[in-house]
This record gives sequence, C-alpha cells and structure tokens, in this order.
Amino acid sequence: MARRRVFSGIQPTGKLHLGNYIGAISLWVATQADHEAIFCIADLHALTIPEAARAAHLRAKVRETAAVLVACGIDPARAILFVQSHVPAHTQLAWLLSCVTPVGWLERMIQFKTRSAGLESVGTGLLAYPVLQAADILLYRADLVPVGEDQQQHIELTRDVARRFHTLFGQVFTLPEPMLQPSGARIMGLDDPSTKMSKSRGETRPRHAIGLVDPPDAIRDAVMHAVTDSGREVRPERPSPGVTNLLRIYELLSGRRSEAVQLEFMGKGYAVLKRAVADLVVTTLEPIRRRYLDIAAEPGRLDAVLDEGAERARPLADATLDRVNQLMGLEEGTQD
Ligand code: AQP
Repeated sequence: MARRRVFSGIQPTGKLHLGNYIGAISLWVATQADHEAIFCIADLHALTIPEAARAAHLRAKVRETAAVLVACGIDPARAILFVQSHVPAHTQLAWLLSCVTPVGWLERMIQFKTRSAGLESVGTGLLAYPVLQAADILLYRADLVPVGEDQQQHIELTRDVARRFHTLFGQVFTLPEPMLQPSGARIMGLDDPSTKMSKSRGETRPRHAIGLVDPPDAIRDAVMHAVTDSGREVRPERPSPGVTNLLRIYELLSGRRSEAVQLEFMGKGYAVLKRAVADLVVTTLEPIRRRYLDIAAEPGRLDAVLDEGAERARPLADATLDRVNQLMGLEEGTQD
C-alpha cells in the first residue's frame, strides 16, 4: 500500500521553541518512519513579519532553523527538507489560488485578526498568508499536515480553497487533514500564560520562550521565573493558566497521563513543580542542543542538505502546478 504523504512547514522567524517542538516538530519526527514526509522552512511566510524579514537576518535564521530541525531528528535521508523560496512553484500556485479565494475568507482568519490588530497599515502578504500556505500544502497533494492547534483554521481554509478550485476548474488536489497532538497541545508563554509561546515574541522577551537549543542555565532561569498566580501550591481545583501550562509541559514531555501528573504535584509548592519541569526540559533538550552544535559547525553540509531537498521537491511541485495551469487554461493540456 502506498504510504500517506505528510507536509508541514515552519517559519524562520526566531529561535525555535518548546511549543514548536511539542505542537509540531515532534509529530514531524514521528511521521517520518511510515509516511512520505516533506517539510519546508517557510522563508516567504517570514516576510510578513517585518522584523524577521531583515535581509541580513533571514538567511542566518533559515540555516539555524534547518540545523535545529535536523538536531530534533528530521532525517534528510528519509524526509525531504527544503527552503520554500527555492521552489518557485509555491509563489506561482499561490497567485493562481488567490484568484479563486474570496477576500472575506481571509479576513476571518484569527491569526490575521490578531496580527493586524492595532496596526495602522497591514501588508497584503499578511492577509494573503493562508493562500500561500494552501499552495504549500496542495502542491504536494499532502494527505496529512502535522501542526499545532493554532493552525487548524488555516488547514480548513486550505480544504475550502481546494474544493472551490475543483468546482470551478476540475479535480487536481488532495484534501488534506490536520494532524494534531492528541491533547491539542498549545504551549503558552512563560512570562505571560495568556498568550501562546511564540518565536517572534521570544526575540524581544528573554523569559518568554524555552528555546530548543538554549543552554541549561537559561532554561532553568526562564522556568523558575515563569508567571503562576498569587497562590503558593498546586491546587488542581482552581487551576490558573500559568500552573496549567507548567503541568502540561511536564505531562507532554514525560508522556504521563494528566491525572497522574496532577496527583504527583497536588499540594506541592510552585517551586517544586518548576524545578521538576526545568529538570525534565533540560534532560529532553540537552541531546538536541549537542547535535545542533555539531550540525551548525558544518554549514556546507547543511546547505547541501537543503539544496538536495529542493531538488527533490521541485518535480513533485511542478507536476501539480502544470496540471493547475492546464485546468486554468494557461497551458495546453490533455483536456484541450
Ligand atoms: N505555542 C505553541 N504551542 C504548540 N504549537 C505551536 N506552534 C507554534 N507555536 C506553538 C506550532 O509550530 C509550528 C510552526 O509554527 P510557524 O513557524 O508556522 O508559525 P507560528 O504558528 O506562528 O509559530 P510561532 O512560534 O508563534 O512563530 P511566530 O512568532 O513567528 O508567529 C506550527 O505548526 C504551529 O502550530
């Protein structure tokens, strides 16, 4: 039986953090064994965030992101790992899909509303971002998209865009399904548990995120200063967002059930919980950090991995794009 195809991407917008790992990258690594896996570093998406788009930073961030992904266990011998802008079909299909996507669908996206809130002027790219994301996924006819739950709405939009295209022009795409962590893991910022842990926020707020390759001291410092509440000990009957976030990190990294974790920490002081979380995070991330340091020391090899990934991705993407061009009347095709 043919293996199902998995596609996902990550933006090189800052240091990759524990939320990215728990919500997405750990799923990516797990799917490689029995799926056809394709992963991209979404540098074109990063251009929608002005601070991330500074040219001098972007190339370095792309390399750093690739090195962290490989250190986390993405195996370039099994999975295709490439940089989005190295495969021109992504932007080409995005334009074609934008011509069939109503603006109202994009204005309803929660991420667009959050990111544009309070801004005087918003780039067209921020609004059109989910169309490019739909193109990323649909180009590879992916069956499954492993993502954090914040991206679920964009996968639903991808399906809507594909369905609309099929109605207007004919069948070509596979309708993808999101693949989420069973517990729908969303990791919140340590300095503000009302907002999700985010790469870009982590760039300016030192104790916001746990970087996947942060040194142990920095991890312990961030966890021990994590915002909790005015109480002193864990009381599951009145959970606050900060304590819930720490319990959840512990639960997901230890692989234990939430009831067992609650029982373990019930009635114990917040300092005990924080120390246990810090120890577990450091133990989990230390092998990743060591591998990262080795990989980052050989940038030539990393570039070769990304070049080869793009070589493997291009023909797959071009085959879908050719068919779309034919259906839209831009190229001669079998139906002419
Ligand atoms: N806090 C989170 N908890 C669980 N999953 C998360 N993801 C992101 N944050 C969390 C998942 O990580 C994948 C890659 O994310 P992305 O780079 O495409 O963009 P994002 O969702 O916008 O991630 P960030 O870290 O918040 O970056 P910035 O600050 O640049 O926006 C996605 O699958 C996402 O769900």
